[in-house]
Amino acid sequence: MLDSFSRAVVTADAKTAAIGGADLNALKGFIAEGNKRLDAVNAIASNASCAVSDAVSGMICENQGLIQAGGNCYPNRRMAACLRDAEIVLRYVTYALLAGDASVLDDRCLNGLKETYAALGVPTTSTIRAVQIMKAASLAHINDTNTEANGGKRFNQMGSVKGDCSALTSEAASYFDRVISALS
Ligand SMILES: CCC1=C(C)/C(=C/C2=NC(=C\c3[nH]c(/C=C4\NC(=O)[C@H](C)[C@H]4CC)c(C)c3CCC(=O)O)/C(CCC(=O)O)=C2C)NC1=O
Repeated sequence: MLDSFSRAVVTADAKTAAIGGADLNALKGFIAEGNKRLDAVNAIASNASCAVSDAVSGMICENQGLIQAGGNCYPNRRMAACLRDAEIVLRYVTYALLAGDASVLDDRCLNGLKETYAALGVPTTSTIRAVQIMKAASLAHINDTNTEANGGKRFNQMGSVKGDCSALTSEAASYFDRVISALS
């Protein structure tokens, strides 16, 4: 498992090179933007249970066969496994965002997941739909652009200082997209 710092070391070492100006500049940016990153991680983590339950219920709402006999969220044992999996995925996305590196997500969560799902008959198109909903909710929470109309009773805004979160938003988006492509 690597983070932005260990990644720079491993990359330099592979070239037998000293840590250079460009690497150091990138790390400087990582530090300078560090509080934003922590806010973004917090925005996802502290809304995780809402995002997970909303994503899984949305997925089921769109495909109700999932909770009928033969569906992969039936019976409750599978429903529970599904909710747990969505929570696992979201948790690893927050770890990757904190580290600024996807390796923790790849190695500990995604490696072999597609094969596991194939063996168990877990439908990947439905999983991908749930990941897409968690992605939309998480990016909205990072940017505080979630609305009361969509959030309903559980509407929660982080109220963090407004600034330019575009880089962090696309980085976070890339981790969700990584989950989607690992299952595709
Ligand atoms: C740390 C990383 C990690 C991951 C990622 C993980 C995933 C994971 N999900 C599993 C099962 C499962 N995953 C699901 C998930 C779903 N079913 C659906 O219809 C939906 C599309 C979807 C939820 C979004 C279900 C229902 C099972 C149980 C399948 C079964 O036993 O028949 C299993 C098989 C063992 C078990 O049931 O616990 C694993 C290993 N386990 C881990 O330790």
